[in-house]
Order: sequence, then C-alpha cells, then structure tokens
Amino acid sequence: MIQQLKTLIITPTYNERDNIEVLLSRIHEVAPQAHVLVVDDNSPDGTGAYVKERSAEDGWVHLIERPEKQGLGTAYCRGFTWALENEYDAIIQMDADLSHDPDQIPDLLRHLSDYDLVIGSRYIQGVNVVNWPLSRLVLSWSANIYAKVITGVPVWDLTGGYKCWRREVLANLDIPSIKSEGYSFQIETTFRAYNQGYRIKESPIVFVDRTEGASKMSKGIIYEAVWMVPRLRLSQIARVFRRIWFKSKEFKGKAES
Ligand SMILES: Nc1nc2c(ncn2[C@@H]2O[C@H](COP(=O)(O)OP(=O)(O)O)[C@@H](O)[C@H]2O)c(=O)[nH]1
Ligand SMILES: [Mg+2]
Repeated sequence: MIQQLKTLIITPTYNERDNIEVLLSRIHEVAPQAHVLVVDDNSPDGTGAYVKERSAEDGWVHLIERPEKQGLGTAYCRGFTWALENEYDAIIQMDADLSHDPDQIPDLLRHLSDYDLVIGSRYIQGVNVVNWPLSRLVLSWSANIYAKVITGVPVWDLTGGYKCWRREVLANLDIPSIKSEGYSFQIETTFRAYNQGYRIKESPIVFVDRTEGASKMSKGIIYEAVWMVPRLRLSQIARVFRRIWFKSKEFKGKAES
C-alpha cells in the first residue's frame, strides 16, 4: 500500500554536475514511481542547466532554480513547501553527492506505514560511515551525542540528511519559522517533529563520503549547530513555562468569578 503513496524525493544541489546524472538514474531504477525535485542555487558548474534539460524530457524530474547560493536549509524549506502545494504524500530528502544510497529508498518508504518520520541513520547500529577522515567522523559522532543529550530527542543521528516524511508532519512543521541552515536544520526539523508527538524510526544506512565534487561544510555551519542546540531546548522550556503561567492565570480567573 505504501508503494502507492505519491512520493517526492528532494535533493538540494550546489555544483553537483558530476553526481546528479547518476543520482537521477539510480533513483529512477529503484523508485520508478517517485518524482524528483532538484533545488539548485545557480550552480556555476551547470547542474541546474542539466536538470532543466532532463525535466523537459522526463516528467518525473522537477527543478526549482534559485539565483544564488542560499544554503541547504532554505533550499529544503522551498522544496517542502512545493511538495505540500503539489500534494505529495511521502517526501524524501537526500544529498545529491551519492553519500545517501538510493537503494535505501524502498526501506525508508516501507517504514512509513508505521511511522511518521523515518531517518536514515549512520549511528543506530554502530558507526556506518565509509571514507571519512577520523577527525570528521569524531566531529559528527560527538555532535550527535551533544545534540541528543541537550535536546532530549532519542535519536542517534540527528544531523543526518537522509529522511522520509509523511506530508502531515511537514504540514505541521511551521516551515516559514525555520531559521537554521546546515546541520542544525536537520536537528531542528526532527526536534519539532518529536515534540509534536510524531512517531520516529531510525533505519540503518551506510553513508559513503562523496567521490566527486567538494563538500560545502564550513566552520560557520558547525558553530550554528553548537548554539542552535541549546537554543532549541531553551525555547521549548520557555514554551512549557508560558503554558503553565497561562493555565494558572485561567484557573485564578475562574476561582475569582
Ligand atoms: N541548493 C543548495 N544546495 C546545497 C547548498 N549547500 C550544500 N548543498 C547541497 O546539500 C547536499 C549536502 O552538502 P555536502 O556539501 O555534501 O555536505 P556534507 O555531506 O556535510 O559535506 C549536497 O547535495 C549539496 O550540493 C546550498 O547552499 N544550496
Ligand atoms: Mg556530502
């Protein structure tokens, strides 16, 4: 039944010309029923121009072009909004650099029959990362422990970007209010889904570092995640206190009348 869900796979691109062609064919092989939306930021290497040609030939390929590099978070927000407007039921997000294996798509979709958000997880069964330098692995793993402990969200891979959403969850995320960009975008979206009581499943994946093109990770993206994590938790605590305060005011009002 889950195979019949109208499915969209969103992938943000900045200079992924050496990867996008292979990615599109591999996705179409494993999930011929799915549509793909590429959100390109005017990549100087012609990624957008290539996808434009493909979208004219293949009805399952769609493109949103933005005038300049604006970050992964806003690219996904744009894609999520487009998915909701076009009434997709299942929405998968994945990187375009082939680090996220398209062969896992059926697995992620299968879990969507029992869960609302499925996370392709590098850290649920040991550590499944191939070809990363040890320094990057340590950074990613510790960032995930930090995010898990501070936010209280019981997920081992909070910064990963291979996720499958039911449309209702995205519709309730309040997309315009999401401000984070890089890894913290991934943390913030899962944090919001968890706090709204949605059912989350971590499904093991093997993450393989890109062989073509360059990573766009920067120090700024890491610092953003470091301060965003406590900020998310504090704003949640503030919301709880605000609720208690309003409730006690309501109670006092009723007692006096
Ligand atoms: N549209 C868009 N895509 C981006 C941007 N930054 C990164 N990406 C894409 O996001 C995905 C993940 O980025 P990547 O550099 O591989 O991050 P890493 O895996 O953490 O090193 C890739 O598909 C990138 O092309 C951006 O500013 N705009
Ligand atoms: Mg990558």
